[in-house]
Amino acid sequence: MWIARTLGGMTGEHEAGEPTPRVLLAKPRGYCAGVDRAVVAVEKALETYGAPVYVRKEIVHNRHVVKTLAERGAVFVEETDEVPEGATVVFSAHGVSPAVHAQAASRELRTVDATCPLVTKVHQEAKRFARDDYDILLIGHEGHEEVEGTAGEAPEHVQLVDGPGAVDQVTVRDPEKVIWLSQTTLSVDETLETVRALRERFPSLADPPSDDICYATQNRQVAVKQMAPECDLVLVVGSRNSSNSVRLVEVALQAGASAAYLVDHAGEIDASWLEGVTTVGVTSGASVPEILVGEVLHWLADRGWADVEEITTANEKLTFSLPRELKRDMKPQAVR
Ligand code: 0CJ
Ligand code: F3S
Repeated sequence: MWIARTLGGMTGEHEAGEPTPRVLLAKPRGYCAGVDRAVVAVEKALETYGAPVYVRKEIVHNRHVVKTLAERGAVFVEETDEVPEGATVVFSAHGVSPAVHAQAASRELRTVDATCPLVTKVHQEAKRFARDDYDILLIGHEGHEEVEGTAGEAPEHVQLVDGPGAVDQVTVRDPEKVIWLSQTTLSVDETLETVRALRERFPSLADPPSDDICYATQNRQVAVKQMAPECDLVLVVGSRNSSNSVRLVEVALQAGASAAYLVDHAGEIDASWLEGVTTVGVTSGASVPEILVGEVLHWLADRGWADVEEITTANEKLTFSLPRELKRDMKPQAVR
């Protein structure tokens, strides 16, 4: 479905017959339900317990979000041993291993767990298949917090498979008892390729009970895929360490965009990228506040790309309620 919308701003001067500069704006884009919940959890923790509230790792992988929350009194740390005893720590949307919960408990920290419920679902799957003594092949990116948390549920059963190129190195105890699970923010197409390669080696490989790549990751990839073939340039708003945002650049290029770049904010756009360009696609990762997209649209409008058409491939309505432990402590009128 196409929804036409025009932003204010200068229009470019173009000779009659020349193609008109335009922007295709992907929808869905930006915040998913899990990111919204995690960011609001930090805000409500600050309101409820007072600053400082500690946050283990970046609450979500977005520089603007982290900076804004830091200005309001959130203190971002790498590990719980940096949190003073008895203080409050929020666990990020990407999830933590049981070992991290145990460390926090041993330091008597008050914890607010902002792990996305869709990551928790993958943790439950890892626990269940480890209990049934499966070898679990976890497809994901090495070093990413989410896979560290998920693998930590059953380290003796989980092996990380970082893309199709890593399949050859996999060894299992019993090829009849193997399952794959995945990080929630991967490229759908690349993951299917990895699974195909794994299944060639292990024909009895079992599938996860439901999709591990989450609805938000999938929806943002579908939207960018739809607009990419028409785009001379795609701008993806997102931070460098945001897996789902980086995937959107890759998906745009694979789907036919002539060029695609990841920018944290409008200030990172290079005006030379617009040379010879008629259609610019714009989207953003699941951890990106809409204000940053608005600034990119205004930057483009000021340079003649004022016509914006929104391409809608799904309407998202999912919301998650706040972590239970936080709701318990919040003032009644502030609970959502
Ligand atoms: O892993 C998650 C729960 C996704 C959180 C939202 O995105 P972001 O950018 O913080 O994280 P990814 O690097 O996983 O995409
Ligand atoms: Fe959750 Fe997916 Fe967002 S796992 S945090 S809904 S990107």
